[in-house]
Amino acid sequence: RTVSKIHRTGYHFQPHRNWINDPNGPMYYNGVYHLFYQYNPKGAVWGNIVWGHSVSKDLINWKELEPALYPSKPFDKYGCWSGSATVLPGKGPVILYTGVINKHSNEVQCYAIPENTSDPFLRKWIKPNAINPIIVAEHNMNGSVFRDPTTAWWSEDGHWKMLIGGRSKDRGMAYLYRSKDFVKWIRAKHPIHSAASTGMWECPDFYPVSLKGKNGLDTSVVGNRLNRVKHVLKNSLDVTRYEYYTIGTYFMNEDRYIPDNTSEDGWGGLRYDYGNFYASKSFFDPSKRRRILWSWANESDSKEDDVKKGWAGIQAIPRTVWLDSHGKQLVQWPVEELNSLREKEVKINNKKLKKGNYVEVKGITAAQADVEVTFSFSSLDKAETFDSRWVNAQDLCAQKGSKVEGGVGPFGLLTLASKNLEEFTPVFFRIFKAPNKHVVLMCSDARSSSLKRELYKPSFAGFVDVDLAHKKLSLRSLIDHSVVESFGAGGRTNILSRVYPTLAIKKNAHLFVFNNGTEHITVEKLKAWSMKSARRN
Ligand code: DQQ
Repeated sequence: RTVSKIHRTGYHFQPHRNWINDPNGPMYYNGVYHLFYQYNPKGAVWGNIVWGHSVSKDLINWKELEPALYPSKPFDKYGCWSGSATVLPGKGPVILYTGVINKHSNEVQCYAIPENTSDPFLRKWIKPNAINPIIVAEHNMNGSVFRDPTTAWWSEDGHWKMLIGGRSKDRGMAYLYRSKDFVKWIRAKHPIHSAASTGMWECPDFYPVSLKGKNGLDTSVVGNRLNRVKHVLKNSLDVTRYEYYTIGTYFMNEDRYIPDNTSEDGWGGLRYDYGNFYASKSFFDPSKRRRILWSWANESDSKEDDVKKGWAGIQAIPRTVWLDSHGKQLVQWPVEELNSLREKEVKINNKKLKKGNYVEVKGITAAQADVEVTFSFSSLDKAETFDSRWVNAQDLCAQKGSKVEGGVGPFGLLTLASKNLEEFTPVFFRIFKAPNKHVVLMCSDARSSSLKRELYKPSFAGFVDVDLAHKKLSLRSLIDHSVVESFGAGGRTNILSRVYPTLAIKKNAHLFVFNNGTEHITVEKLKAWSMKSARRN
């Protein structure tokens, strides 16, 4: 069967066909980046889950290989679900993943190693019978919500440690396991962390971040005795299908992690992305000393559409992630390798936008583009008053869309716009005045993205914690046919939207900058590029 191409991505990762979801076991080994992912080899809907496998030298151009893990044993007969890779020093990589053993989705943890570590692509993986499954849920645990082992870290106390997601009644938790030999694992008395009323914690991720600079740290760096390091714990909440993370301290000897009091657990917590971004997983790239974050972006069309298209699910552009200098949130930015796809640069400098102005950015393939822009304004006096009841950014964006006149803002980009603006996905800011501070709202509003009705078109939004002293705000959007992935204020607030225009496709897509606020906005500097397609073969 053929695959529908209209909304397929040019440079966001996706396999040739069929369904994908979570990124699994990302790693760098012997000069090669590996990406595995939850994959249905038989169709464009979730099911028959195996580990698809692709390899790359630059995180952008990929070679798709045969699945690395597929149901072949009693302990993974009903699916090879999510998991992680750990590179054991001197020994090579080990994958820990979740095997589903029956129809009731009872889950156990399994162990796989490359058949031949000198195969540069590590195509074949074996699951030793003698040791598998390596972990099963104990009697007092719920074995149907027990999955997604993390990358393990080496502790000075002589153990490997790793986390497994779970829940007890409504309480979300990350169980901690330890092992001396990576084969026999023992559960710590209490989870490393848990939070009431958050439901199942899928795909936990736990890693150190450096207090200074953008460099990433190997997962085994603990170091908080020297106070050089904080830790990040991320959970994907099954109930609402979004993720949050906290920043805190890992007390290795107590097997405990405690979030800082600036990091809230649960519904109101910090998010990597305020859009379509789930089951993310990071890894440390020793070749460039950075931590890289992968994430699944689900479709926002219907199952029937997916079956017709013959494919569903993409990966967000891999992002470098580091701790902000204030230590209160993470910052993310697309990996630098992405820039190698840029061509045909166009620029706009010092262009004033009065209220109601729309200026087209011409000369690039607007359906497959990268755009970076810095806006400035001379005063914040006209900023609208912020109402303290506006706690939910997404609701606020729904109320104050891109066409609702404001004081400072709304201003930003209209991406994937049709010529006469029947369709457009605006990505924009709006600045409010609150007692003693300003509140910055960033929106990526899919409501006007398509004339087609039967789509999920949310007005995704997040608040941006940014210093406005310089009276500037920057925005970068990666536009790729059915995805608009945006980074606000240098990657402090990010939003990925999936959209399916009917008119604003291919050569008929346009890009604009706009301002619908009474305060003049200046496009200080804008650069936009056509993006070449990534190689996928
Ligand atoms: N997807 C996997 C699970 C995981 C969920 C199954 C998250 O292991 O908890 O495909 O999207």
